[in-house]
Amino acid sequence: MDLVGRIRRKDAVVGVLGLGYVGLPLAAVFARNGYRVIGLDVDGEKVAALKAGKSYIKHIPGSAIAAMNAAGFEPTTDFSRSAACDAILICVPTPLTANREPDMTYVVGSCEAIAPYVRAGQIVVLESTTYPGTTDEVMRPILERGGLVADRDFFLAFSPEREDPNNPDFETATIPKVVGADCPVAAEAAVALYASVIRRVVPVSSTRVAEAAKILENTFRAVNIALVNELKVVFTRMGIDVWEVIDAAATKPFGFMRFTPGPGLGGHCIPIDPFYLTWKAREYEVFSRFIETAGEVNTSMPAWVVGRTMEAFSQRGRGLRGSRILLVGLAYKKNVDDARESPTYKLWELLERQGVEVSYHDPWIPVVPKSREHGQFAGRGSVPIDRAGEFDAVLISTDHDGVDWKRLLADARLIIDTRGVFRTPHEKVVKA
Ligand code: SAJ
Repeated sequence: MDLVGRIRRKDAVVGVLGLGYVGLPLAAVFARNGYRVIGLDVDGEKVAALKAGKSYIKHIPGSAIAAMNAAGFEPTTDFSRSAACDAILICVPTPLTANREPDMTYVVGSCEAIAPYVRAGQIVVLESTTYPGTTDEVMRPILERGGLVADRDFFLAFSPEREDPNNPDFETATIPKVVGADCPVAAEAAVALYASVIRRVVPVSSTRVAEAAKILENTFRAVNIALVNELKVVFTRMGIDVWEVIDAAATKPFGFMRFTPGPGLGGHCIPIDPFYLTWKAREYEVFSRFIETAGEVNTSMPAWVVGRTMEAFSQRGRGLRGSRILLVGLAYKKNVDDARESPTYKLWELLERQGVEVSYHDPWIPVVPKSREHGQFAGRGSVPIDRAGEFDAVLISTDHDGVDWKRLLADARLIIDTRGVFRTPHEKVVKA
């Protein structure tokens, strides 16, 4: 059962379950550091691509996959291979259901897939963002089904992922890693494992503290984004430019952190994670009204932007119905090709409901990808930005670098700017 020894000697076999934008870089960093790595994923296409030395993640080159393979990386859809792993790191999605409740399908499914193969001396670590109590209350019972006892025969830990694709300043090995476990052996093994590949490991006293820390990190962002979105609404009515206000406040060298308003809240983390906590809090009969209210503010932003667009049209003697609008920026934030939960989809739906003919331009997303929630737009192509003059208005939803904003200002008839791209007042520009 010399798990810690095997880890320290790097004899341990590391399993990564879920080879997406979190799991693949994690597998790479263990492979690069001399561990044998087995990659487990339900998606045969991903496994085939990896076996062929191909990457399906923009910021990970094929050469990195080839290097992993040369180091003995074994991508597979055969979950019985988890029996060969000393450590299994679970990196699967934790989305919301249609009723905005935690959707544990992937976490439960992953645990059920490896439960038949759990053996003495293994450690299973969950990395997916989730509510405090998941590791202990959801994972533990499933993994104990074979009769082994957690934190006696095999071990459990929680270590939140902090992957931030395309972040120019940080990568997996240099982002501090919080690690929580509920018994000393599990803690020692988990800390030793991550410390062997990540520069700084931050041990905490339990899995619940580690789960809660990650929720705080992302809820912190959601509520501060809601704050500046609410201030945008207030200051717009007062005729004050909120972006100028934020620039001024941001000169305070301490006690302030810049957030900027937008058309809503997108991505697979920030709009979702706070609701994992508020859902769990209700079980304890405590109500996190502040977090819920922030969610309402962020969720209301696309409708507010469409309202401002209506005002801009009516001030120019026009109605929305029958007009043509070009949405600029489908990605949920600048300089990424990810449209998950993008508020641009909400703007698209709301404008079409007003009878607007909507097109989009996004230099990072040439064709609208398939998605569960917004399948109706899949396959639409990005319109070249030099056709902006053909539209009654351009609505800037995501301010990618590299868009020729000066040219756009010259070409467009009207610009609805939700990102503060144009800071000096201009008769063509309406801030929203
Ligand atoms: N947003 C604003 N105003 C802001 C910041 C963001 O409207 O001031 C919007 C973005 O446009 C986007 C959404 O909020 O629609 C989320 O943006 P984000 O900057 O939080 O980016 P994410 O969702 O990619 O968050 C991830 C998180 N990383 C992990 O969960 C591991 C987050 O903790 C990071 O801080 C963030 O990346 C980052 O800094 O890029």
